[in-house]
Amino acid sequence: MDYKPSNVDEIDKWEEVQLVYKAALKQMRTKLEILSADFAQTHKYNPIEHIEARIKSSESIVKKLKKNGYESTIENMVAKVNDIAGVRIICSFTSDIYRIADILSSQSDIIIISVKDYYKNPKPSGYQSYHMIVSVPIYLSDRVVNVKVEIQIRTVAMDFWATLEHKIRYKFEGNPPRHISESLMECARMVSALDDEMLCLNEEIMRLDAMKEE
Ligand code: 0O2
Repeated sequence: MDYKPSNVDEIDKWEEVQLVYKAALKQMRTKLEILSADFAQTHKYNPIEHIEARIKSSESIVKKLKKNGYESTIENMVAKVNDIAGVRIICSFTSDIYRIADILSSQSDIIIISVKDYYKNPKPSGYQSYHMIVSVPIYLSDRVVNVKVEIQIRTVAMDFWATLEHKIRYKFEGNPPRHISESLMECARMVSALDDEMLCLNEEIMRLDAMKEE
C-alpha cells in the first residue's frame, strides 16, 4: 500500500510524514552501507565512494509544489513530490552507476517507480546523473506502507560539476550570465571526457591484473 498521511490534525499529520520519510531514508542508507561493506570484503573493490542522505526542507517542498502548480497541502507533498527523502550515491566510474542501479533493482523489497538516465541523456544544462524513484516498505505499528525515495547515482566528477552548477544557479537565481552557462557546458564536456578516460584506464589496469593472475 502506497503511503498516504493518516486522517488526523495537520500537526500530527506533518509529524507522521516526517517520521515515515526519515524511516525510509534510514532503511535505504542501511541497505547501501551493507552493500558497500559487502563489496569491500567480497570483491576487494567498492564501487560506492560515499553516500549522502537528506530530507527535503519544508520550504523546498512547498516551493516545488508551487512551481508545479499544486496547492501546499500535506497530501500533495506526499503524492506529488518524489524527492522528500533523497539519497545520493557517489561512485568512481560510470560503469559503477549501472552496477549499483542493477543491484538495487534486483532487491525484492524495492519497487522501481521511474528511472531518468541523465548520464546517457544529459540535461541541456550539461547535468549528468542517474536518477531512480523507488519505494521501500516501512513497517509501522498498524500497517505497512510503501514510501518513495529518490536515488541519485553519479561519479565523483559529475558530482563536482553538479555541486558547483547548483551553487552558481542559486547565486544567480536560476539565470546565470551567458558566458558562465557556456563555461559550465564546456566543463560538463570535460567531465564526460574525464569519466570516459578514467574508465578506459581502469579497465586496462584490470586486464593487466587478470593477465598477471593467469
Ligand atoms: P534540490 O534542491 O537538489 O533538491 P521530480 O523530482 O522527478 O518530481 P524533476 O525536478 O523533473 O522532478 O526531477 P529531476 O530532473 O530528476 O531532478 C531532481 C533533482 O536532480 C533536483 O532536485 C536536483 O537535485 C537534481 N538536478 C536536476 N537537474 C539538475 C541540474 O541541471 N543541475 C543540478 N546541479 N542538479 C540538478 P531539485 O528539487 O530541483 O533540487
